[in-house]
Amino acid sequence: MDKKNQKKLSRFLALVLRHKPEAINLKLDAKGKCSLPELIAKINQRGWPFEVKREHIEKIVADDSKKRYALEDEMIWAQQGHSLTDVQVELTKITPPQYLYHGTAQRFVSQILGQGLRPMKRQHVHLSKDVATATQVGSRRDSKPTILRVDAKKAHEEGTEFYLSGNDVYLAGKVEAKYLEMM
Ligand code: HQG
Repeated sequence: MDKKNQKKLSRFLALVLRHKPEAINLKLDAKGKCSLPELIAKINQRGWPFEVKREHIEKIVADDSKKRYALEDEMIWAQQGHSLTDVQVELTKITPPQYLYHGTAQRFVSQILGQGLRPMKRQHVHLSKDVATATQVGSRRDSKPTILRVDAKKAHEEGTEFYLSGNDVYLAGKVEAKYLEMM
């Protein structure tokens, strides 16, 4: 599997494990997990440009720069980023650091400062622990992303719940505008 094929298959894993398992007739359990052999069989049944084998998936899990996928006891799952509403991956409820950061496109900023950060199509708002990570996230949508600083400590003290995913992404249900500041 060359790098290009690896990226393509990794994208497809994100699709079926976070958004659309029905694309290959797969069912995820309540925690968003499915059996690795079943996943492989169903990808191959659908048809893929090459025969997908266990070692391909294992390599994607191991190499992923953001540790998007976890594999344990023959079960595989995406650690965060879901749009599916009927699965809840295991998250740790945390007391957040004083500040967290959110990188976004400039064109979204006025709406965000008006109504707060919303999960949009995903289950959670995604937050970063530092400006560099937030800049990377925001760069997906804008070459000069805007970074919002979230007063996470204050939001938490006033009732907002924060979680950490298995791959260390900070998550919240919604972040009200009063805790946001443009940097
Ligand atoms: C914006 C990637 C208007 C929000 C990254 C973002 C991350 C609003 C977009 C993960 C809004 C949603 C998530 C409001 C939020 N009005 N726009 N009220 N509230 N937005 O992709 O945070 O590669 O769902 O700023 O690394 O960009 O998938 O969220 O621009 O961790 O593993 O609505 O996706 O990880 O976009 O990125 P997304 P995100 P993966």
